[in-house]
Parts: sequence; C-alpha cells; structure tokens
Amino acid sequence: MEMNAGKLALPETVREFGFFVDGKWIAAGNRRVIERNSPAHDVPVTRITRCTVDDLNQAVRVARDAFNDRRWSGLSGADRATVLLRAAEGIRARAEELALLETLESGKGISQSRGEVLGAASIYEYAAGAARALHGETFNNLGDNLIGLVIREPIGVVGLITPWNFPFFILSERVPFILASGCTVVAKPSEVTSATTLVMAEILAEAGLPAGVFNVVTGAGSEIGQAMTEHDDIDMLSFTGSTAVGRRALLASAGNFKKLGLELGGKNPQIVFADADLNEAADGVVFGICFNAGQCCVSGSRLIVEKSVAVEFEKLLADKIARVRVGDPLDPNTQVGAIVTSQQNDTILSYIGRGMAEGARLVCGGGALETEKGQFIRPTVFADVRMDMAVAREEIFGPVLTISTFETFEEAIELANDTVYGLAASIWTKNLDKATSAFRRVQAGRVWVNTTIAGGPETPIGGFKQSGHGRETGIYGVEEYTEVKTVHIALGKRDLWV
Ligand code: TXE
Repeated sequence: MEMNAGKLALPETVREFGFFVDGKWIAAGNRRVIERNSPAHDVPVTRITRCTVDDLNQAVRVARDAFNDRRWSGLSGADRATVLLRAAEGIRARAEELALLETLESGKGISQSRGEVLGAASIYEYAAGAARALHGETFNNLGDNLIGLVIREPIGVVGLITPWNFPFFILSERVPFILASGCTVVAKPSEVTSATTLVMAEILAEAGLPAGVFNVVTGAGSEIGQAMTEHDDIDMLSFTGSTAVGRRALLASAGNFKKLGLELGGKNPQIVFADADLNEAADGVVFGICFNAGQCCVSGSRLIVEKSVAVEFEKLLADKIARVRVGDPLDPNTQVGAIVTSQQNDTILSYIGRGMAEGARLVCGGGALETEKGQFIRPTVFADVRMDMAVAREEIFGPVLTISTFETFEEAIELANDTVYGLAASIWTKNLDKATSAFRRVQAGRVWVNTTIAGGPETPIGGFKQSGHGRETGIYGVEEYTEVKTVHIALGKRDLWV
C-alpha cells in the first residue's frame, strides 16, 4: 500500500490536548500541562493536561450519572453493537493520524503502529458481536413451582489505567468489551502516551456513544492514578502496568472492595526442544524479544533450549539479530524503534550491566545504539544464564534475552515455571506429545506452540501467579465487566408457611 511509501516527516507543531468528560473537550485552562518529547527525536510532539483529583472526581460523577440513568446500559445489545461498529469505522478513517501519534509518543515503528491501529478496529468489530452474544442461564429443573434465572448486569463505573507500551492496542483490548457489557468508563492513559486515548474519546462520541459513557482524564499516575485505585465510587478497576503498582492497586481496592482486573509483568519462557524446526524457532525467539523493543508484557525474554542444540541455536539467533533493523520509527522499514523514556532506557542499561557483572556471557548487543538523537538499545543476548541472576528473574522490559539450557523434559518445565510470573510461554517442538505435555504443565495464561505473540480478540488474555487477575478479550472479556445476579420466580399457588 502507498501508506508504506516512505519515511514520514516529524510534524512541525506540538499537538495540544484538553481532556474529555461528559461528551466534551475541556481545555487545560490554568492547570499544569505535561509536554511529551518523541523518544526517538528529542523534540516535543504533544502536550496534555495534568488533571487534578477534582477533575477525576467530576469525571467519576459524570460516569456514575450516565450509568444510573441507563442511557447506555438500558440499550439493547444490538444498539450498543451499532455504536461499536461505527467506532471501528472511525478508527479506520483516522488510522494514519492515530498511528503517527502512537509512534511519536511511544517510539515504536510506524508500520507496527499502523498494524496495531487496524487491529484495534477489528477488536471493536468483534466486541460488537459480543454485545449481542452476552447472555445468562435459566434453571428449568427446579420443579413446576419455581424457575431460576442467572442474569448478567454491567458492573457499573469502570476505572481504566493503561500503560505506555501499547497505548492504543491495550486500550482497545478493554474499552469495547467494557462498553459491550453496558458499563461506563473513566480512563487514565499513561502520562507519556495519552494522545491516542484522547482521540478515541472523540471517535466514540462521533460514533454515537452517549455523553458521559466514556471519559478520559490525563495526568500523573501517582496522583490521579492512585486516586482512582482508592476511589469509592469506582466499581471495578482495570489496571495494566507494573506488578509494583498492581500490588498498590490491590491494597487500595480494599476501601470499597472494588473488583480488580490486573494485567501485570511477565518473564516469559521460550522452550526450544532439539526436535523443533530450529530456523523457525530462532526467528520466533528473535521476534519475541525484539517486538516493541522488548517492552511487551508477553515478550519471550527467557530462552530455555535443549543442550544438544544450544550452540547451533545461539549462532542462528546471533545471525538473525544482526539483521534486525533498529532505528528511526518514522521509517516504515524499521522493526525496532526507540525506548519509551530515559528512565526505561536507564533501567534496561543497568540490567545489561548487571548481567555482565553476574558473569553471564554476552552473545550480542550489550548497550545503546549510538545515534545523534533519541534513545535506542541494541538487541542483547546473554548465554550461560543461571536462574539466580537478576537478568533471569526480573522483568527487564527491553530487548534483552537470556539463554539457559536443559537436558531433560522435567528440567525444561522446572526452569520455565521458576518465576513469580505466569503471563505467557512458548514451546517449540515438532513432537505433539511433548508439546501437549509441556503446554499442560507450564504455568501461564497464554501458551503458544511453534509460534509466539499470536492470536486475536476471540481468545482471553491474562496471567497466572503474580502476572495478574482476571481475563480480557473474548467472551470472557465482556463477562469480566458484569455482575451475576440470580433470580428465582415462584409460580402457581404458594405452599403457605404460616
Ligand atoms: O509502569 P507503571 P512504569 C512494567 C515494566 C516497566 C515497569 C515500570 O517492567 O519497566 O513496569 O513502568 C499508572 N496508582 N510494565 O513505571 O508505573 C501510570 O500512570 C495508579 C509492565 O511506566 O505501572 C500508567 O498509566 N496508577 C506493563 C500505568 O500506571 C499508577 C506495562 C502503568 O505505569 C500509579 C508497563 C499509582 N500509584 C510497565 N503509578 C505490562 N504488563 O504490559 C503509576 N500509575
């Protein structure tokens, strides 16, 4: 497509955003603002409002009123689906604008951003169907005098806190499902990547979503994010981000026992057996660690490879990594863009330093890519990694792969499960029995066999262990935002008690 014709130019002006509550833009006024620099180019690209806790409280009141008067939850699933389908059209119509904003704020390659934006539109289309498919159960086996109904109701006002690694895609894995269920929303995107969430508020309003159903407040996580976790009038909080903040959200939820959906960190194993197609497995492992510069909750960051093929596999990896195109995210050929913030860049570099200090053997990469502007890291591989090293235990959230080896199936599973996390795992083997035993035993919410980071909105996502609570997407993703109510209806004449 001509979309891929060439490198895009940096915009000449900084795009300013107010915030979006009750179907309207509210200008920053005398509030403070946050200016965002493109992490690849070091120039300001967007300016957002630093909302106050009062702004958050107002947004929650608006979302509460919109929920209570049933302007959205009272509609049929078919009517809600119409809005979601129009929103998908709205995303497609503004795809290039959304993709560019996403790239400018996050540093990810423009081709990837375009793919994520179009993928998001398709999630809205899926969720539109789910709005109509959502249903309960009946119990017609309670005798002639009683019938039981199990009905699902939207849970209420949902607070949504999203991270910077997939600002638009993660938002789109949640919002259409929350809306399909009939809930109302107050969203708070990451302070470094708020633009596409704000544009989405406008797209939803233009698609016919009633005012007050989807609201966006922007600003600091430690202020309004924290206030959202503590808010007594938020019925459910969906949080995606670090395990540390997820734990704080869990503690804060005790105030009103709000329901939590948490998608947190991962340290995901890639198990490669000797009988795998090694060339394809190496390609998958390189993709799994380089995708989004490794800033991905399901990055396959721990390679666990059978010893008999470890030397050959390491060479395949190094050859492939040398061919990965790291650079300017405005170039459609770029595969790995910039690191999102200087803090994240420092974190990754410090883990690379720790890997070396702990005695891991550097296979390739090992530091920053020298560029005139911006922050980039060369995909890095450490071999001879033991499970007591920090690089093997902690989520680095950068393009850093560790290699450990195994000799027996049991050892492979033990290594794979030797982590506090349980988000995802990949298994590479041509032996179906072995693949099945492995996917049964590995502790992870998502398992890929002979592929990695694949799939669509039909299936649920979420984590085991300290990777989180609850599931997003699929029919589970709509049910997650509902309460289950049991109704018994007596029929015929009452058998009197008194
Ligand atoms: O995450 P934070 P950070 C991991 C990854 C990364 C680390 C730190 O390992 O290196 O987290 O990233 C909001 N109450 N992941 O510091 O702080 C914040 O504004 C409520 C994994 O950016 O968790 C943003 O909207 N909210 C992850 C969101 O939380 C708060 C994706 C995530 O930011 C808050 C991102 C508070 N006290 C990072 N403080 C994944 N699993 O995909 C911040 N926030």
